[in-house]
Amino acid sequence: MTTVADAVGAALAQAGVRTVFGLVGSGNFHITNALTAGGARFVAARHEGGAAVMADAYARVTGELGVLSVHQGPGLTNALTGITEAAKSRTPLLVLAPTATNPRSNFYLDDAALAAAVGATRVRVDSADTAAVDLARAYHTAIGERRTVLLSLPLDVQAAPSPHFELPAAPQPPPRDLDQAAIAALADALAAARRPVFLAGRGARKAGKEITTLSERTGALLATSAVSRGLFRDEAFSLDVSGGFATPAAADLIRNADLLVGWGCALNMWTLRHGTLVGDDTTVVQVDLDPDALGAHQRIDLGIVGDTAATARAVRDELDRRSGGSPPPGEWPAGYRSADVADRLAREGRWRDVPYKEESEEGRIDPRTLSITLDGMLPAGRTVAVDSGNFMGYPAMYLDVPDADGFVFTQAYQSVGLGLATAIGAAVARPDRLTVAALGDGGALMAIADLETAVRYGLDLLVVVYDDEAYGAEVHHFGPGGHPLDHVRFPPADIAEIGRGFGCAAATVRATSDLEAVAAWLAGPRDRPMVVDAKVTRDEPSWWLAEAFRGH
Ligand SMILES: Cc1ncc(C[n+]2csc(CCOP(=O)(O)OP(=O)(O)O)c2C)c(N)n1
Repeated sequence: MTTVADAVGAALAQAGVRTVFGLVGSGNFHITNALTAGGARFVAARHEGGAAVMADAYARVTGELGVLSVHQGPGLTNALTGITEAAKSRTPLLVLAPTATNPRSNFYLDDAALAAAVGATRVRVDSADTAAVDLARAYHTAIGERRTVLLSLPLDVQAAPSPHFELPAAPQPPPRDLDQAAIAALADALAAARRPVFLAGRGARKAGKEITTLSERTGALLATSAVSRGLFRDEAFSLDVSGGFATPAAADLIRNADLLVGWGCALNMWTLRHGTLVGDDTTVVQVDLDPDALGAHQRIDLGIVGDTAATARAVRDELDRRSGGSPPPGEWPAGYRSADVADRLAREGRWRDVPYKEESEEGRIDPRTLSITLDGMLPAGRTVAVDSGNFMGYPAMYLDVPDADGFVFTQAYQSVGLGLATAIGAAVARPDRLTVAALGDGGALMAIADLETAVRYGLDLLVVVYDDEAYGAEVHHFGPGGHPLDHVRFPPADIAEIGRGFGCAAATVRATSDLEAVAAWLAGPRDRPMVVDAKVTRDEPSWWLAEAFRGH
């Protein structure tokens, strides 16, 4: 006899779910087995907190639906921080959440209240009769509306008999007409602009080509928010990231723009440094699918509701129409793409070109020197995942990435401890690339259980711990005020030895010469992850931290 659990698992596999992350208990045992029997791969994490983040990172990198399978009650609550991050990031994530419906059960919790509290959508499988429709609603909401959906699966309903079923197709939304007046207004603004800059966010991840083409046609410079870093990696007039991680040259060029166009980009305090990257006279335009996103963080002069690729194409067509056909590239306005700007970007466009005072000391390496040296050693085909903390800008700014899939930044909830699982999910998604997990010692030790997961799956993973033996962000936040720092400083921990205990290759790095061990590991066969415990200098706060504190 097949049950609802069997039918739901099989239907998801048949719908194309390839990979599921989770941790199996009694409530999700059968549904997980049904998924794998249907051809999906199950990645067994050691902590649900890690599993949720792995599923999120996997979805970000592959563009597929992320799927998480947990036990009822504590399995779900353990996963909550990752679920919250995914919900805030609008990651399409389906959480298979068994529920104990008897309030006297130890495992009981109010999962509707819990989903509402973290911004997830809850869909309940009410009965065997409605299972196909309920599952389809959850599945299509997650994908179509880019939502994190908690599929509530009562234990008694899961156990009820059910025939196999296929997922009903998604309802087709009516095609959205572009707002022609708004397209014309953006074309006007671009035609008038002398120094346009495009800022692309996550909503532009699939529109890189169209936005680049329009930037060439209009002389615009290209930049991204942190989450879309890498999108314009190969473009000559790319400024890399806007916001706290921007180079001084990029920040200066953005500040001097006369037109800023945000494409699928929240234009929040991080991307615009609390608005200080927007000049007083700069015209600001925002293009987003979601009407609520328009002007939510930054005053705008024009808001366009629409798909970013379709809008960029339509604006280009409008400009071509106005010039009586598509003019040859030689006739495109130079705009902000002058020889001077090209020259400046060639000299100062990357953080590694910005001079700094070397602060390595006996027994401790300057995190900038560490990052720059690693950048030169690592293969170009790489994925970089970064945790939260004082250290985070060093890998985010100095480690180059090949494209937008190469940078995974799970920071919408600003939680420490998500970096390792982010890297694991990304490594499962892209086994063809080396994955780098850049962590603080606090974040690394918070999430360490899933280092075993990385070893068990033999992931091609380099874990770099920027080890300042402290919650450095808090030290630098409160230290200047003269507060006691006893609770945010720690005695040295031998993280390399901890890594070896998990089965990793490992090295303690106090100077660039210690990185020879990394070179040896990189040479192959890389059949087990490597942990680098980099004892970094710790006297100075990272300068972008001051920016972050303003957001508290
Ligand atoms: C889950 C969670 N707990 C606590 C915090 C507060 N917090 C922000 S940064 C930080 C320190 C992180 O330390 P570490 O990972 O060692 O990085 P560092 O700041 O030292 O570079 C803490 C505790 C948080 N953001 N998230």
